[in-house]
Amino acid sequence: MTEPRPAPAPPEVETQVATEFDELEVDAPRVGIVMGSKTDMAAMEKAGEELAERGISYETRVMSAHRDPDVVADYARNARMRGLRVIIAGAGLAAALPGVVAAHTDLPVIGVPLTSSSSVAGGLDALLAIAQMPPGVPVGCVGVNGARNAAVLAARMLSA
Ligand code: RP5
Repeated sequence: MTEPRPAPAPPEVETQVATEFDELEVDAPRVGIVMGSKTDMAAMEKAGEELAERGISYETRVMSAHRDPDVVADYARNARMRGLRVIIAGAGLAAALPGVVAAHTDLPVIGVPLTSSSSVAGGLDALLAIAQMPPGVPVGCVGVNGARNAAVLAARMLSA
């Protein structure tokens, strides 16, 4: 004979648990800032500065879609569960990072095309790589080296 199932929690208990869970996560970063190389840091730290001025918690990670593909996939897959709500991803050259992140999460991803020492046409290579995503896997793309604008857009997404 099978054991009787426990009665489902009444809705008000579920709501209370959800509220307590949100309060526990209050210090968790809401925005993830990722970039393909340490050499991108000078351009990308402007996003962190903008978020900090707005009191929005964030974290910064360096991970390359080409050099560390498994790290990028794990980060993107776990992002929502960890409390992140928007990801800002900056990369130069064949800038695959924003698109690969978007392939592994349903969070909004804002791509920042970056110039680097061997950029073509001042970052046009990265701009096209980030903007030209296939249908169904969107990446919002700001201008070349537009990290600050990416942070402003992330803030607007969080308050939408
Ligand atoms: C991209 O290649 C990075 O995002 C960076 O902008 C560019 C050059 O990287 P490094 O060779 O300086 O590490 O993946």
